[in-house]
Amino acid sequence: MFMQEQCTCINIISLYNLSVSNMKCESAPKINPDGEMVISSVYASYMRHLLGGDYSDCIKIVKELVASQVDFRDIYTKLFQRSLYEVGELWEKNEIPVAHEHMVTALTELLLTVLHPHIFRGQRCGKKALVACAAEGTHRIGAKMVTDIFELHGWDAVFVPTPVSIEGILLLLDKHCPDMLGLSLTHNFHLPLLELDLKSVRNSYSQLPIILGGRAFIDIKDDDRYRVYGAHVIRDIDSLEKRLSFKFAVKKG
Ligand code: B12
Repeated sequence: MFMQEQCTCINIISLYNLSVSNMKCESAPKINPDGEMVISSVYASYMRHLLGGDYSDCIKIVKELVASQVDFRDIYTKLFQRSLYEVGELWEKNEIPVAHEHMVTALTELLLTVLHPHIFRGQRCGKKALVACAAEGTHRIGAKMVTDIFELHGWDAVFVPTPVSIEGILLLLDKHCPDMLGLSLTHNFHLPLLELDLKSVRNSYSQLPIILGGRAFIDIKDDDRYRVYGAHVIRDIDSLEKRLSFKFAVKKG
């Protein structure tokens, strides 16, 4: 019985190694230079299906974009992010109820997983990142996108689901010992809480590189305020890719 279990285990490990080595051999994905245009041509239809809660139609559009070799980063920002921002405005103007916004968010989170096979495919660079929402925030999609960008560049990235306390983040830092911590913040009225979180992290980890991003920083001019904590504000995925010198960078365009 033990031998059989051991054998199955070894088989699974060899299968895993085989699939990992296959992934390593894969060449960089081709990217459609007209991706942005392709997305804008389907955006209205995607938005209609998204608001209608039609998962299968949304997934069809996303799969067609992938088949047209549209860069997944463009799908993330110009389709998912843009539509969520628009849904936020509809909710703010009372044109849709909050339940509708919840449905769209859940649908988008499902759609993100469609792109995973195109992200978790490259060589690993031996580095690890941990990405979480600061101030017990609940807006996690931006943080998830950032996690995926790390993965794309060969980092092992741990995404911390929301909401999580700073004590929870510290426990995960102890467990995973990452090379970088990414903190996402949506509400600018949570900026004082972010500073408390940063102080807590610095009490235990004086050298850990920290990056900050999210909607809360859109209108913030004094990034230096966060340098005191050794934290750097990075406003979007493009800047993240430019700023960090990834060892196995996948070039865009
Ligand atoms: C979905 C959503 C929710 C969901 C979130 C669920 C989930 N699973 O994420 C729920 C229902 C929980 C929610 C709750 C609330 N929400 Co809300 N929500 C949104 C909505 C519609 C979309 C958010 C989103 O996913 N955006 C898409 C992502 C991809 O964009 P992003 O976060 O900006 O991330 C990008 C960049 O900022 C950057 N980035 C993000 N994080 C990081 C981190 C690092 C390290 C780096 C480098 C980069 C980076 O990269 C990302 C990719 O490009 C927004 C609308 C909007 N404009 O964003 C409102 C919005 C953010 N919410 C809002 C509000 C008011 C609330 C509530 C206070 C409502 C309430 N009264 O309860 C609560 C607050 C809860 C809390 N304590 O946090 C307001 C905020 C207004 C303001 N001035 O702050 C918005 C703008 C809606 C609006 N138009 O009024 N919300």
